[in-house]
Amino acid sequence: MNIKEALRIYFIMGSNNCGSHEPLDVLQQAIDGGITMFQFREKGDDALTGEAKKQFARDCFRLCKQANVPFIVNDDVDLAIEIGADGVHVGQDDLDAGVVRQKLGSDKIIGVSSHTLQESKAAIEAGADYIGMGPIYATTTKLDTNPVAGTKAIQETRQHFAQFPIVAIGGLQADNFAPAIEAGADGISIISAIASAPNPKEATEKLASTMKEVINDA
Ligand code: 3NM
Repeated sequence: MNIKEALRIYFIMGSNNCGSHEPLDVLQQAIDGGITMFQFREKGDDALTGEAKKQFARDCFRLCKQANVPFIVNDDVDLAIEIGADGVHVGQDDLDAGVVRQKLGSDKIIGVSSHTLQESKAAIEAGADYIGMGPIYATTTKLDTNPVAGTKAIQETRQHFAQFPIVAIGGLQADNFAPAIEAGADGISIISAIASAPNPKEATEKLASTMKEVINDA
């Protein structure tokens, strides 16, 4: 798998990100619209736990598998191992990427959230396959984010690591993500611009077609 290509339109979702929409329907629409990777992120208020979380993860994984969309689990390494997910994404307050690598083995994908060049270096040394950098813009989806970072940290990381896969996150939409790609990101991570869209499939198609234009121009 080419990680940079998988990061292009990286959809992240949990059951509490979908408003009145049925979460599995939102995911299927996102897949049909052209997402290139999916992160299962069951966190925050009213998140599912225990068996319900596990079942929901398996259902999401099934939809992704049918479409060959890589399936990444946020934070929960044990769940990822149990269901055979393609990888794990960890934040700065979660398990260290090196520990996750030991648990998962060499053939799985590990992503790490980073906010500074320093954190990027540490994640890369610890064996991450990609880093997620943000928040580019303000977001109301995650309440405990770092301060809005803009694109500077991406630019700095890109200058030091010319080829390392980077995905941007935070407040990204079809009409505002271009600066993140121009700064050096390979793709965009999106929650609300897909999960809260009136029509998630059309919203994804718009992100994917805009991405093609932005990458050609970059
Ligand atoms: N992590 P939306 S921002 C999960 O900055 C997450 O590390 C962030 O949601 C970070 O696309 C964020 O709706 C939420 O803004 C992204």
